[in-house]
Amino acid sequence: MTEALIVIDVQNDFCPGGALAVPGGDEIVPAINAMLPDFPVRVFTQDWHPADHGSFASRHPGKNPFEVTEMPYGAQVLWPDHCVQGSKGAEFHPDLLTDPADLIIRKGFRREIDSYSAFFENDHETPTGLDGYLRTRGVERLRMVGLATDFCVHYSAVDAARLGYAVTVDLPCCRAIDLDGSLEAALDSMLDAGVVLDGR
Ligand code: VGL
Ligand code: ZN
Repeated sequence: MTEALIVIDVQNDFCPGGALAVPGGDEIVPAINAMLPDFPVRVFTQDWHPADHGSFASRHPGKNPFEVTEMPYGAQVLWPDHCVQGSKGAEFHPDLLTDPADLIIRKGFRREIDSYSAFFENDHETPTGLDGYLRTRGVERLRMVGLATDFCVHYSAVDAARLGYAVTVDLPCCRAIDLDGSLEAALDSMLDAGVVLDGR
């Protein structure tokens, strides 16, 4: 069964010093680099927002980062401006080995909709194309690592399990934002979806 490694959003803005720093986000880089040779298919994702993206609190007068607002597609956490297309913050962590990536998939590039998942945008129906790529390469099993456990890794893992992949999240190679218990909720939601959590 062909297994793909999915490396989620290991970008400067999600590492210490970045605009939406995930505590310890940079600590996972050496372990991810070391596991790359073990996988026949390697996909990296990159959060890739226009400068006026709708998930940015700066687009919502009177709202602060980390508050929740209603978007046409449902509840949306508002974030500090991050991963703006072409910025340093949107680049991969400088120590992450990116040459081994077969595919780099960008998400969150539509101004009016956020995309946590590597498979669907936050309306849960607009596909990113990743499912087709993996299927045509014969991939049935996924191992997920990266940032952040409770947002992009969580949504990607749940969508992948629903699409029928056998999904394992390697928790020691992930780090969380953990807003108001979001990490515990994400772990429960992944288990409910049938995701295997390694290293919990
Ligand atoms: C992410 C919040 C906003 C993530 C991306 O990669 O988990 N979180 N954009
Ligand atoms: Zn984002």
